[in-house]
Amino acid sequence: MDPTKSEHVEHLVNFALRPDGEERKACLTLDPNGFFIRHPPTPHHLASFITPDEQLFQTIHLGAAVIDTNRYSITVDGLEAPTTGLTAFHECYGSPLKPPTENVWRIGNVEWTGVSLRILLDIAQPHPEARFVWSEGLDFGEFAGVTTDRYQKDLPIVKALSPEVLLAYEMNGEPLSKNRGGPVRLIVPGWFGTNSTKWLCRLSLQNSRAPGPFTTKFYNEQDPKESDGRMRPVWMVEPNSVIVSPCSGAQLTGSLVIVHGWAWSDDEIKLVQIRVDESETWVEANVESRQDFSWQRFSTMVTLSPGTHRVIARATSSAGVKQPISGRRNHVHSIDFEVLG
Ligand SMILES: Nc1nc2c(c(=O)[nH]1)N[C@H]1C(S)=C(S)[C@@H](COP(=O)(O)O)O[C@H]1N2
Ligand SMILES: [Mo]
Repeated sequence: MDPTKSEHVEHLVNFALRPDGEERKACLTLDPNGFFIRHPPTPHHLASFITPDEQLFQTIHLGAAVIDTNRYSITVDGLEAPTTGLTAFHECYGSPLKPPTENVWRIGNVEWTGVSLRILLDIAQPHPEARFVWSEGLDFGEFAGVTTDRYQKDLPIVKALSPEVLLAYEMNGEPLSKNRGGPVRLIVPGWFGTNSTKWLCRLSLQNSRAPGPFTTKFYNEQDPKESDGRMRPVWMVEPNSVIVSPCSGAQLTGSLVIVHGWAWSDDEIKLVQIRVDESETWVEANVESRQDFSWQRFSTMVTLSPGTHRVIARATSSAGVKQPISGRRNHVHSIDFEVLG
C-alpha cells in the first residue's frame, strides 16, 4: 500500500469520535495572516507543459495554516459510513498460563456500537497476499515475565472482513470507558475476548500471524479435536453455558423448579439439555434464538421430590458440538440445591 493511502486510512479512523473542533487544534498560527494572492506570470511565460510551483498562482483568503503535523488529522463525520450496533456475548478465555481444564465463566452479554472494520479494509484494499489483520493497542509492559512494547493480536482476513467485527466506541449506549478500551477498541463477536484489542491504535495487513507474545507465547492451545497435540490459536468460542437459577445452595419450596440460564458459542446454540441428579435422560430446555452474537436464554421446568438435587446444563451448537461434561474450560455447569419437603 502506498504511504499516502495508508495515512489517509489512519486519519479516517477518527469518524465522529472526536469532539467537534478537536482537529482544529493542529493549527498553530496563520502565516501569512490575512488575504494573500500570488499572481501568475503573464501568459507568455506559461510555456512549459507542467507549470512549476513558482509560476503557479496562489489564492489564500484568510491566511495560510501553519500545522503541527503531530496533531494533524482529518475527521470524517456526518453522513458517513453507517454505524453498526450489535449484541454479543463477551467471554474471556481464562488465564493463558494454566491448562484450560476448568470453566471460569468469565462471561457477559453487551451491546456494542461502532463501525465495521470491513469498511476501513475496503478503503485500504488488501493486497491478495494479505492473510491477517494485526491489531495493536497502546498498552505495553510486562505480563508473566514477558516484556512487550505493545499488545498485538491478529485475525485471519476472512474474519476481519466479516461485518460483525467492529471498531467499537460505545458499549451499552455509553462511550467506552478507559478500562473498557476507550476511545476505540476492536470487537470480534463470537471469538474470545483476547482478540478484541483495547486502546486500538494500529491495524496492519500482513501475510503471517503476528509475532508478539499474545499470539505466540500466550493464547494458543492444544486442539482437543486432534490427537497429535497440534496447537491452535484461541479464536472461536466453543459451546458453553451457565445456570442462573436455581442458585447454588438454594433451599426451594414446592416441587416445580424452573431451571434457566444462558448458553453461547461462536455459532448459534441449537439445543440445551438439563440433567437432574444421575438420571439417564436429558430434558430438552426451551432455547431462545440469538440476536446477532448474543447469548441465548434457556429454561425448563422440572418436578422434584424433597431432598438435595443436582442439575447440570449442556449446550450443543448448530454445528453439533456439545459441551464436555468435565476436563475442559467449557465443561458443563452443575448446581446443587435442596427442595424442602
Ligand atoms: N490492548 C489490550 N487489549 C485487550 C487486553 C489487553 O490486555 N490489552 N486483554 C484482552 C482480554 S484477554 C480480554 S478477555 C478482553 C477483556 O475486555 P474487557 O476488559 O472489556 O472485559 O480484552 C482483550 N483486549
Ligand atoms: Mo481474556
